[in-house]
Amino acid sequence: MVERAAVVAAARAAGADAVRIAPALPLARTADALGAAFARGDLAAWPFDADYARRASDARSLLPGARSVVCIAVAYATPAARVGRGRGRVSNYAWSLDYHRRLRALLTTVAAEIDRLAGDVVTAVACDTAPLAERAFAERAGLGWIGKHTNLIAPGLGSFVFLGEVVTTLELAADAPLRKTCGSCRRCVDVCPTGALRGDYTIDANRCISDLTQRRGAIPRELRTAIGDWVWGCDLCQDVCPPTRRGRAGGAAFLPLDEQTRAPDLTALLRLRSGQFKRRYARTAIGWRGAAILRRNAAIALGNGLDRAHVPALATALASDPHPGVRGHAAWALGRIGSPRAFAQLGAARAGERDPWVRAEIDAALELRRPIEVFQAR
Ligand code: B12
Ligand code: SF4
Ligand code: SF4
Repeated sequence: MVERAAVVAAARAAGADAVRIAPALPLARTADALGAAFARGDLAAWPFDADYARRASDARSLLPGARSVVCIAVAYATPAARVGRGRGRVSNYAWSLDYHRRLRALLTTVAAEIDRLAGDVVTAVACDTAPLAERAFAERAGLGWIGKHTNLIAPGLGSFVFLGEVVTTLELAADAPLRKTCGSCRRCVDVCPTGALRGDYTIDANRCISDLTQRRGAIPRELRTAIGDWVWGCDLCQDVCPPTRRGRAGGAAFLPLDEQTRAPDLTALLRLRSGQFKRRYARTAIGWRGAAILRRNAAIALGNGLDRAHVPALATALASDPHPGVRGHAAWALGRIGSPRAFAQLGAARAGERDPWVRAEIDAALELRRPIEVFQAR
């Protein structure tokens, strides 16, 4: 028989900052909550449906015969120095080596030890990409509570923690859920610049900057200003969260790879090509996307910087970036900066632009000139 204490000790030895165990029973409340979120369209950019809601709330869909879920948290926050002018902001979780690799190595070590103790293969591991409602199982295991920013907050660690699970067919003594909520606090809800958090522990992920900066395609115009200088992810709701501010920092392994990864120079990012992208980002959690998405995000952040010195870089992107998505957002950024030179560049680019969506973006940006001209004529 494998003792629970041996499993917990193995997880601790492998580097887990907190370990709790949930029974692998289907989570009926989670199936309902996920189903309701998908039906509302809260995660419209994701391929989640009613079938995913059912599977993600039942660990047996990952491992037939599963009886226990060993839930693990690893703290990752490292100090965020201020971001200077002309630089973009990258979320804390993405500026070090890819956490998927680290967590997978940790979980595989724990799973191998459980298999060794059991004398058989009795485990499967999950981190981020598996169809498993990780926060809900962590909540059921008493690893923490789900906050109004929708992240799991682990007592003493806060919410800047990665989650991972070892699902096993072994029956291990389970922990009880915590009886904690956020009470009357609403700091995360009030700070969110896009209004993504509703305050009832749900999120409209379509409005979340983390989702917007990772998604392909056009970012809705009405949300671009609120993105500010974020070029990958967003930490605002967790930065203000009291238990997270008091939480433990992550180890040295989570320090930024270098300054350009932590707070990229935006004009350099606007020129990023595929080869450079692979060299810099393949080892990070940004590596699953491509260079064009970062160039698009750099264009938005430069527009929000409102610095006329960046008009030439944006004009070059508008005239010559091979990706229409980047050209269109560069047009928006020029309109947002709104200097006479920016409008002149927009006018010049319009004649040569063949893509109808980019032309529409140029036209919308040129529209912004009208109130200024009217004002100047007075
Ligand atoms: C899709 C996804 C996203 C989407 C949607 C986020 C979201 N809130 O759902 C986007 C791209 C926006 C995103 C952003 C981020 N993500 Co993300 N994401 C995921 C992923 C792959 C699936 C989550 C999902 O199914 N969402 C759908 C919602 C409806 O379900 P849910 O969050 O699992 O559960 C909710 C409800 O079901 C309900 N619920 C269910 N059961 C119960 C039970 C009780 C008692 C209660 C009260 C509620 C409740 O409350 C939950 C929270 O709202 C998970 C990995 C995984 N497989 O779980 C990582 C994951 C949730 N992300 C993670 C991280 C780190 C982030 C970011 C912090 C990264 C960043 N800095 O940019 C942000 C946080 C933004 C935010 N405020 O949520 C971590 C969260 C760690 C933590 N401490 O909670 C995860 C677990 C990955 C990991 N293995 O570490 N993410
Ligand atoms: S990550 Fe940013 S945009 Fe998303 S909910 Fe939190 S504060 Fe709002
Ligand atoms: S900021 Fe306040 S309301 Fe939001 S998750 Fe943290 S404790 Fe809860």
